[in-house]
Amino acid sequence: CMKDGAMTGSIAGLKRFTSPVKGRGLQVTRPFKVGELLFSSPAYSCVLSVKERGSCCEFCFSRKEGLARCGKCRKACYCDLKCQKGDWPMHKLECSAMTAFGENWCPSETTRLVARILAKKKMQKEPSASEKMLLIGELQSHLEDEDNEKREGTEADIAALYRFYSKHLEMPDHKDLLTLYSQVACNGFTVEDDELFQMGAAIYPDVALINHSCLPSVIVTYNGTSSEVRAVQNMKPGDEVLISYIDLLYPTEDRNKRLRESYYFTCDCNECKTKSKDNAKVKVRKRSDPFEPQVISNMVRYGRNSIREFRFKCLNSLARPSELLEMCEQSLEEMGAVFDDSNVYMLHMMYQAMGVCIYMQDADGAIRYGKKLLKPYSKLYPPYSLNVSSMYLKLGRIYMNVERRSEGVSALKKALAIMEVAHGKDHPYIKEVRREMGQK
Ligand SMILES: *[C@@H]1O[C@H](CO)[C@@H](O)[C@H](O)[C@H]1NC(C)=O
Ligand SMILES: *[C@@H]1O[C@H](CO)[C@@H](O)[C@H](O)[C@H]1NC(C)=O
Ligand SMILES: CC(=O)N[C@H]1CO[C@H](CO)[C@@H](O)[C@@H]1O
Ligand SMILES: [Zn+2]
Ligand SMILES: [Zn+2]
Ligand SMILES: [Zn+2]
Repeated sequence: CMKDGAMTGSIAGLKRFTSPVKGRGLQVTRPFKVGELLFSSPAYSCVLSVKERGSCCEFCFSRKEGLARCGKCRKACYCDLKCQKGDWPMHKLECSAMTAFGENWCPSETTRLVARILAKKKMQKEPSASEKMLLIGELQSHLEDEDNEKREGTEADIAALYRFYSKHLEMPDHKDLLTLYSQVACNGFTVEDDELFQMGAAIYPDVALINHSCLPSVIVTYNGTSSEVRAVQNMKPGDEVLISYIDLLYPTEDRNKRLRESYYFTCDCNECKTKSKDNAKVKVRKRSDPFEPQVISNMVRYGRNSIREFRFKCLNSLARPSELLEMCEQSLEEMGAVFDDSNVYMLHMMYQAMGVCIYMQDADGAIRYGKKLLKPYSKLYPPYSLNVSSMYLKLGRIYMNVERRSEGVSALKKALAIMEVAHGKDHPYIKEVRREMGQK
């Protein structure tokens, strides 16, 4: 029976709480060991990214060859008839519209997800307990905190929702739509594969209850369209369940800027209080005559600007891959005069450069950057970080591709050690990596 505070697919050992200080949250009522599954949660609603079309099934997100195309739009792809049928109530929102609008069909991923949430709400005459609580009621929204720029973005999204989806949806009034977009912005999850490649977006109401820490006690991974939450620290009864909402590579000030911009709060976890890794994260070259603080802070500003500029050019396709690579190399050279190779602003640009090399199928370039990243990544990220495992995985796979087997196997083993905790020993990704290593 579902009691107050019970959750979807409720499992023993977890409890919701509400406190005036910490807001809502989730805590454990029994011990959990590193690698243990706290719970798994099916998506309330999810959508496959447009760029994954053709490589993954739109319904179950399986990545495989030989998917069958939807006969009407020739765009959506499925494992089989069962997946196609399962997806139709959602795919029909887009199937004919994609054909009708052709090249001009361009809703954002958020808008695609919002359309599905609205359709799902309409379909469910008798919502289950957990779904009743969802939307517009229980998921947090921060409508009041949004600035003009964000609001303009949402208004553009809402215009697109009307343009591409109004045939199939009854639109709620404007205020409710704004609230729904705000809820999706702070409670939506990006579904990622084993290399942290984005596959889609989803809503997991139970996982959305979990608060943030820069020293998380759990990690979320995905199996198909379901999410799974596993302990990455030993937990004792009463401990709060905490995930990270953000990339943990960066120093305290940068992390909290990001948290305030996207989630409207400042973190007060132990790492934010002690800033114990900040010095290592902004490590400066050793010199007999140390750098002036001004020189360092100027270079930090330069590093942040380079990150922003690179992101902007990528998002808007403003540069060719070779130009992006050149941008990375230039900023690495500039920063390298002051920063150590393990400084996070250096690491960020090396990571981007590696991505461009992979895109250009330059294995040597990717290996050169990847090798430099691994050691500092392992040191600066918390233990059992998916950023670290995905880096080992990428590098291991490149080695295997260029027949450098022993280096490949060794990198893949390191990836597995983290994934066995984060993904669980039975996860399909683990079997796949073992197969690649040649041990069934
Ligand atoms: C860490 O992982 C996230 C995805 O979870 C990704 O967006 C980010 O770029 C990664 N950061 C680095 C520096 O590898
Ligand atoms: C992944 O999902 C499949 C099918 O939904 C399920 O049978 C399997 O137990 C799940 N694996 C893990 C490790 O949770
Ligand atoms: C989702 C959630 O409950 N977020 C809360 C996390 O904790 C901070 C304070 O530490 C709150 O401000 C958030 O609302
Ligand atoms: Zn499928
Ligand atoms: Zn179709
Ligand atoms: Zn913190």
